[in-house]
Amino acid sequence: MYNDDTIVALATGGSIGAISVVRISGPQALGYTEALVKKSIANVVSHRLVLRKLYDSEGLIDEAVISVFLDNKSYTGEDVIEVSLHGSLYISQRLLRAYLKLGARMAEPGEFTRRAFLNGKMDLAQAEAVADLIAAEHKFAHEQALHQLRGGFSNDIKTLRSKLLHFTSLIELELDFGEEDVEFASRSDLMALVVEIKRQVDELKDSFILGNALKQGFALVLAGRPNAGKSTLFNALLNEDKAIVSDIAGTTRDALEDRLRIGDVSVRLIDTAGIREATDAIEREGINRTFKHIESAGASLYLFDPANITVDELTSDLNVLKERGKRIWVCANKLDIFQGDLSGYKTTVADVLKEELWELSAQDSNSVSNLRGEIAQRFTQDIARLGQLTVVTNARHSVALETCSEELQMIIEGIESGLSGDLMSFHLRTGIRALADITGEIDNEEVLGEIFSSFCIGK
Ligand SMILES: Nc1nc2c(ncn2[C@@H]2O[C@H](COP(=O)(O)OP(=O)(O)O)[C@@H](O)[C@H]2O)c(=O)[nH]1
Ligand SMILES: [Mg+2]
Repeated sequence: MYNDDTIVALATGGSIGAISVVRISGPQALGYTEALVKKSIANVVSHRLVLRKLYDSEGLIDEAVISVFLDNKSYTGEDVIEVSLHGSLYISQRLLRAYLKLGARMAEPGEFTRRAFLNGKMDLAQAEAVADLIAAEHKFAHEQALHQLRGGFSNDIKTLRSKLLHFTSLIELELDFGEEDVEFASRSDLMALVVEIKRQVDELKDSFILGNALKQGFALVLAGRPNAGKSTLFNALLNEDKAIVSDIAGTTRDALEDRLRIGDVSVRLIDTAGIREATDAIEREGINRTFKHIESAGASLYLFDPANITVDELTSDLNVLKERGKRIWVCANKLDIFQGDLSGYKTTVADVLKEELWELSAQDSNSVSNLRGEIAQRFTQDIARLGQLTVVTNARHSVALETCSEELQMIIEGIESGLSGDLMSFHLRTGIRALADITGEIDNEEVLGEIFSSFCIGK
């Protein structure tokens, strides 16, 4: 155990609910609680509940359900007591004060989980997943946090690390026998091994861009020429009048953003300034921002009014968008009043983007609700596809993977240029340390262990 002090905090949020839970962890958790209930609960078996009255110097605080976790079988790996009180903030504050008077200390943010990590209850990536799980607001964030908390991500990292350790053992073995000039592994075998490991590291590293985007919610940009109906659709999707709708072109000059929840999917919906030749500097800045949003968004929905744009103009707009944005969906708007033929537009969308043309009247709630369904379906497919993979959603992990990838690149170049074994081993160790940083464990003994475990004594 790393701590000899006992920490206490309100484990439920600071608003009033039916119950609130005060959690206390450390060597005195049980002793302090017994002092408050005025009798022994030491005969209580771990993982049982008891109903007790708690008293401070002023008198009865509350009658509460007390959960007891002893003998390292707790969240933190220390003795933990959780007191479920009636949900009054006054009551929980009074209990906290009573614990503090007895000698407990207020826990710092995340301190229970930090103790869990220090006591070996979970690794660093798992500890981080706890925070993600608590913050999860939608299905994807929830699934990824659960996967990471259960150790799925840590296992991937450990597998990669053990492959690198094996690789290191091959290189360092040669180092030891350097004078005899032995090559234990052929250079091309080493190369194949490190290239494959780097591919896996890169795959994880690259998943961060999407993973992070999904964790924050999918960004969907509404794009199009002025007066296409973007602000009308923005408001209709959100069911509120947030953006100014006007038939004066160029009204929306800065991007507006709001969160839209469709079923399991969380979307960051962004209304932008229309794309056209700007008439003044402010509008030009608005249009620049539109393009920045399109570049960073998960998808863009391009809206057009077929009464006001030719097929050629649409083709040219889509080609520009295709260069800047990742996924472009296209929607013909104002179909409540448009009487013409859409087939030319459909062909263009199919030719340029290999997508179908969606049809919409942003002023009609049925039409908007169909579109909402289409959007949800596309994003749900993304989640399902990503659900099969490990996705990095944490910036710290992504930086560590980046470092590892750079070191592996040095090794690949090193093998080609005949870099000395010493330097190869240096890059390997740096790469391994980066991976170990993710799960929060590193021990140079490990490298040695790997060497000797695959080596038989006497040779
Ligand atoms: N008839 C019809 N008018 C629409 C529709 N959507 C938007 N409008 C009108 O088109 C004009 C421009 O709309 P707005 O949302 O401000 O376009 P934005 O410049 O793309 O944001 C407004 O007068 C809207 O009322 C629609 O589906 N049908
Ligand atoms: Mg607008």
